[in-house]
Amino acid sequence: MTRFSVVTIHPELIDGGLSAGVVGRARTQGTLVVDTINPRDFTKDRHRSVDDTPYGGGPGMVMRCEPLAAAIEHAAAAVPDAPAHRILLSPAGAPLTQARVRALAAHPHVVLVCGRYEGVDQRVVDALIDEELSLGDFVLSGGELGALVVIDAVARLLPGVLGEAASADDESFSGALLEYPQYTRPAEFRGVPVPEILAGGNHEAIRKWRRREALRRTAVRRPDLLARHRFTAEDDKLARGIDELAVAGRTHVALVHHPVFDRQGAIVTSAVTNFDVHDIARSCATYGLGSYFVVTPVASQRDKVDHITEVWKDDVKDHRLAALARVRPVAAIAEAVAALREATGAEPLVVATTATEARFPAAVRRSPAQLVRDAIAAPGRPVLLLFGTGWGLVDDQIPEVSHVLSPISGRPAWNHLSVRSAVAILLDRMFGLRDGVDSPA
Ligand code: 9D3
Repeated sequence: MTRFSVVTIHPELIDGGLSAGVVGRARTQGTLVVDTINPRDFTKDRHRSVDDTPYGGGPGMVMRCEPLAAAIEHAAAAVPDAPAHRILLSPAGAPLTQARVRALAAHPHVVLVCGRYEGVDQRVVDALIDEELSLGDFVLSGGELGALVVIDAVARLLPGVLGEAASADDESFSGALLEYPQYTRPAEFRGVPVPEILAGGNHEAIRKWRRREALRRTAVRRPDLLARHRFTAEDDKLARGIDELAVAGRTHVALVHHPVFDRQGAIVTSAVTNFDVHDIARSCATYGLGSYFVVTPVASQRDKVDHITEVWKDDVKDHRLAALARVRPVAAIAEAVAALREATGAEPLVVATTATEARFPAAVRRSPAQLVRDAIAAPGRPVLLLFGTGWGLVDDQIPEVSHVLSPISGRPAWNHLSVRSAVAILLDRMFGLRDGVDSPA
C-alpha cells in the first residue's frame, strides 16, 4: 500500500481528481491511500490566517511558517514506522520526469506540500522538504494540480493497478521516442483511409512501419528527445529512409573565397588554404553532411583544391582522407546552388553565416536549432550553408541568401573565430548529439 498525504489549504481540489478510472479503483481496492491535511486547521489565531506579507516588500503574500510546518509534521507522522518523503510542488522545482515518478513509486509514504500565493517561507523548505518538483515552465495558481499529477503518474505504476502493459509502457518512455500513431475502425473516416500496411496482417512490416513513424514523429515534434535517443542498427537504417530525419545528409557547406571583404572593407578574392580544405571536410564528415563546396573564381585555385583532394584516392584506407571525397571546387556560389537544384529538383535553402550582426539585413534570422526545424518542415529541400573567408561574406552580392545564422557569441564581445572553428561550432549546434552518457549518480 502506498500513501500520499497532501498538505493543502484547498483539499476539495484533491479528491475530485482521483476518484475515476484506474486511480479511483486503486483507492477503493486500498492499493492507494490519499489523505489531505489543511494548514488552516493548525492555526491558532482568531482569523485562522495561513499567509502573511513578504519581508523586504514586493507583491503578494507568503505562506506562514507555523501552520504549514505543523501540517507537514502531522502529515509525515501518518505512517509511524516509515519516514515520509516530503515533496514541495513549486514552480522553482526540478521538472517532473518519468524517472522521478518511478523512484517515487518505491516510497511507502509521500507527503505532497502544495504552495499557494507567491510561495512558502524558505525556512520551512530548508527544514522540512526533501525535494522540490515542478510540472514545467508555466504558471499555475498553486501546487494542487501538481500533487494530482504526481499521484496519478505514480499510482499507475503500483503493482496491481494496471496490467503488465503499464510497466512495458513505462519502459518505452525512457527509450525516448514518441508513440507511433494509432487507428481503429472504421477503415475509412471522412474520406481518410487507415494506412494500408496496418490492415495487411504482415506483422513484421507493421512493426517496421510503426518504428519509422515513431522516429519521424519524434524528429518533427521533439528533436530534443531524438538527440538523446540511442539508435539501434535498425533505427539507423530506417532513419535513412525518413527525409525529415535526414537533414544533415541534405545539408551542404560552401567555403566562399569570393566575394569576401578584406581588412579594409574592400571586396577581394582570398586564397584557398590546405588546412581549410582538410579540416572542414572532416567536420562535414563527422556530422554526416553532403557536399563541401570550395568557392573560388580563380581556376588555378580550384586546381589546387583538386590536387589536395586527389590524395584520398591513393589511400582509401585512411578514413580521415576519405572525408575529402565530398570536396567540390566551384567557380561561384551560383554554381553550387545550381548543382544542388539539379541533383534534387528542389530549390536550395541558402543560409549565410556572419560574425557581424548587421550583415544580410533582409535575410530571416535563425538560431541553429530553429534552422534545423525549418529544414525538417521542408523535406526534400537541400540546405546550403555559406561560410566567408577573410573578413566575411559580401552581403549585397549574394542574392540567393534568404536566411542567416545568428553570429556565434561567447561571453566577452571579442569574436574573431577562424572559419574552421565557426564551421565546427555551427555544425555541432545543428547536428551534434547534445547529451552524452552519464554514469549513474
Ligand atoms: C514570481 C513569479 N511566480 C513564479 C513563476 C510566482 C509564483 C507563481 C505561481 C509562485 C507560485 C505559483 C504557484 N505555482 C505552483 O505552486 C506550482 C507550479 C507552477 O506554477 N508551474 C509548474 N509547476 C508547478 S508545481 C507548483
